[in-house]
Amino acid sequence: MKVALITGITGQDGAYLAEFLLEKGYDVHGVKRRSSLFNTDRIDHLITDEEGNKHPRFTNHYGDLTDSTNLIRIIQEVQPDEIYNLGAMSHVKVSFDTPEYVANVDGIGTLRILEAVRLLGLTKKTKIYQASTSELYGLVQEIPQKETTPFYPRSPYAVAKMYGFWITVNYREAYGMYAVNGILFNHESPLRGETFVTRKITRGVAQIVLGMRKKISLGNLSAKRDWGHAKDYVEAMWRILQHETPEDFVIATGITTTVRDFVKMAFAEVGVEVAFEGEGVDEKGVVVACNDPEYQVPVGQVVVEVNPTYFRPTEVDLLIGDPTKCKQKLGWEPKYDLPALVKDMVQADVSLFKRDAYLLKGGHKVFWQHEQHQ
Ligand code: NDP
Ligand code: GDR
Repeated sequence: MKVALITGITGQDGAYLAEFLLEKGYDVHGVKRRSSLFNTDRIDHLITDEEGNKHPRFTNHYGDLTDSTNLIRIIQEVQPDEIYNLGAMSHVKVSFDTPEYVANVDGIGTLRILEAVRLLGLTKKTKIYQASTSELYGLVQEIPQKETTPFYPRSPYAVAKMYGFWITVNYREAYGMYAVNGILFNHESPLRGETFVTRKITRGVAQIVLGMRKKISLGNLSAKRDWGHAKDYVEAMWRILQHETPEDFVIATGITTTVRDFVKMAFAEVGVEVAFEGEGVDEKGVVVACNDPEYQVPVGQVVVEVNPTYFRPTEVDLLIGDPTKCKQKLGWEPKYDLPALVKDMVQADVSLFKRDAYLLKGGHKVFWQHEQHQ
């Protein structure tokens, strides 16, 4: 039985990857931070089964990527065959507010994992996957972006991840370690953090059609992203570590879409047709038709407005990845395309908010966390 250690176990990818590896028969260990509130929503179903019994092959350890001795102890105890370093402060906009912290966690945190494996003499046993990102490409140098495209990071997050990328390559070359980067383009799901744009949109759409809210405030509607489904992308992470030689791979769909078009697709999923009018900060998304009898959103209602709070000091305008290498060498094929992803996310959020809408109708107060720092 193989043993995997996942940092960032409580995040979107950590949850899907743990599920995927458990299904493959792995013994899975996660590293989670202590929090003053419960933070294991995404993995609770893996921690205990329906009868409340602990999963026999799943273990969580308290830890933090800023704490070397703790990481060394966990890796020593677990003796993993594979480490997936997914832990990170992963929000690009927030990284402009907390640049030093992000450098510590996302940059030096990667070094701490590599160094722990080296110090413990596990360089021949333990394979390491580093969660690198399409944000490394930043300012467009080449389209589509592939493994050989030069990097031009545009945020403290991306700069920290650039350190993570190169220190991983360096440990591979210097010490012969199986340490590799997956350069993953944006991937989303019903488990996506609520402050990333796709989830912010699908939550907003659900709340609007259920009559709980009037509009969504967004930033740059013209940004283009190559969006895939997180379920497909965690499978790619695993395939990267099973490849016979340690290599870095781009994981992407090869299709790019604006935030504006994502909004239209998400509303269309519940029968609401939205058109955009105006320009810049005056641009608005307006309902032009409502075709689903279950949802009554008046024609003419403004459902999207632009709020410059969400603009970034330096933006990444266009990401589109070239998945040729991962398809050819890893045999990776995504199961979800963008319409299937949008459908999955919108349907999940509509189901989620139906309960709150029901309570509101009954005169109860319902509080949900408002999106901040997006
Ligand atoms: P999430 O933000 O959903 O999850 C991040 C995880 O990292 C959470 O479990 C979080 O814990 C944990 N974490 C944050 N800070 C620390 C710390 N100091 N020590 C230990 N753990 C920490 O991210 P995703 O699941 O979406 O992404 C996974 C990884 O992949 C990240 O490294 C991200 O940067 C990278 N990536 C993501 C892409 C995407 O589109 N999703 C694309 C390319 C790369 P907590 O729950 O306590 O906050
Ligand atoms: P990104 O994802 O920065 O690509 O990083 P995000 O969803 O935050 O932004 C995508 C694009 O949408 C624009 N945008 C908004 N973004 C947010 N969050 N909120 C808004 O209201 C809004 N309006 C427009 C942004 O400006 C941007 O252009 C994600 C993270 O998961 C990273 O960790 C990961 O490395 C990359 O994807 C690949």
